[in-house]
Amino acid sequence: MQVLPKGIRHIPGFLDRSRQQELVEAIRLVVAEAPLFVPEMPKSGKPMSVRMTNCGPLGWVTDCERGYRYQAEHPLTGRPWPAMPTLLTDIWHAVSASDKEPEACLVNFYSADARMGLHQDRDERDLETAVVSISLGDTCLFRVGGRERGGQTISFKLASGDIVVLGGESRLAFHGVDRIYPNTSTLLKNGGRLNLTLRRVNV
Ligand code: MD3
Ligand code: FE
Repeated sequence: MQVLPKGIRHIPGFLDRSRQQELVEAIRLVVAEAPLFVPEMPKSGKPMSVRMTNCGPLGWVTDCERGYRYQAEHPLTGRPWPAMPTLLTDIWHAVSASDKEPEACLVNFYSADARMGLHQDRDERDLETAVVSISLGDTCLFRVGGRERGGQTISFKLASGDIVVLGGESRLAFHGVDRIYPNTSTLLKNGGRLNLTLRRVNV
């Protein structure tokens, strides 16, 4: 059995099927109010393959001109992000070991050909509180390394209902999604994968 880097806790099957379905319904309402947008790389404006939206007081966005940032409004509608569903704050309190409330839930949607390159999450002012990741729908191959680019990495699959808690030494680890395995879940009617990341942004 493979040993995960320190500070990473993978909880396979944390959410049963009915909880997963409830979450998908909650996210459908979020997306109806705050449509998925195409994130752009800073400067180049190159579109990412993932589509995104957010819920909670703050949302992570990126575009060509202004780059990576957290803001309180949807970049296209200009409206505040929808409230964070109670189900998500409940999960946060169950696994994060934080007594603060989560401020942002980034919703990433992956179609079968979407990827996310290796990167660090460092746009938050709070780099100590853990990040909580919830996977729904098709399985992906997730990769995580150390805090230095170019170091050793390990890969493991994330399936629907899995939770990963990224805390301690892993909070600044490089990580990414190498591939989606199509038709590995029947949770989402049109396939693909949803990842929800819950975060504290401000200290
Ligand atoms: C390791 N999302 O939104 S979640 C992201 O599956 C992101 O959509 C991926 O990377 C996804 O930034 C991976 C797992 C994850 C999230 C945050 C981390 C792993 C992490 C922060 C530090 C180290
Ligand atoms: Fe990330």
